[in-house]
Amino acid sequence: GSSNSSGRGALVVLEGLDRSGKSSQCARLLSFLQGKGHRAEGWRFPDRGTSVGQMISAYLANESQLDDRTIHLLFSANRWEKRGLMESKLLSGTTLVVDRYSYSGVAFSAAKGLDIEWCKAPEVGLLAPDLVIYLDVQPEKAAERGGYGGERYERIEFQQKVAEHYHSLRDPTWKVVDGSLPMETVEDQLRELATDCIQECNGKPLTNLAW
Ligand code: 2DT
Ligand code: MG
Repeated sequence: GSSNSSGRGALVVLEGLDRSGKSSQCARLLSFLQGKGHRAEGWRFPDRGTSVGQMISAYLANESQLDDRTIHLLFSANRWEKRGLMESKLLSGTTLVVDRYSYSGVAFSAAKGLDIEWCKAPEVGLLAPDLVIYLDVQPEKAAERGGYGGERYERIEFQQKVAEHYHSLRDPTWKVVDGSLPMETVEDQLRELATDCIQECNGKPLTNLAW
């Protein structure tokens, strides 16, 4: 295959609103990379499989109530508890395709009115992505796509606020892909971005999020 036995894997993050196509595109990208012989795994946050993740899942399903700062810190803790495993996978040459990361953490909590700097603070020191792809879809368009699943946050007015915060978080290194294009077009763009990123990562050290 085309994996580098000596190189590290890439940390590739997809961000976007609910119903922006992230999960489908992550799956497509993952099978493409694996088909090309890369060692790659699909991850997602929140990771609902841990005990912290179960608390988050109950909150999202409206089965529990938590104060805004408390749930924010749980989302962050859910990334911290996975940091060590992510690092060892990346260092051993596995590329991680991750559906949501710290940017979701900040954009969703800031959309509730929490101070953005306060929201960023617990993310500092997590692994910095090598590539952030933002799937850009208008909140109105996302809402039209078969509706929302009924979890907390899946309301158009809230998603509009999240979109504004994502916008202010964007930096020039983000790759913004028009998520309203046909699925195959989006898929092609993601393939190219990820392939380039994996090549460029070879020899570059892993770094931490600093904002
Ligand atoms: P999914 O629909 O992708 O399972 O996400 N969220 C996510 C936050 O508020 N903070 C975070 O740190 C993360 C990772 C986004 C469930 C919802 O959780 C939100 C949507
Ligand atoms: Mg969702």
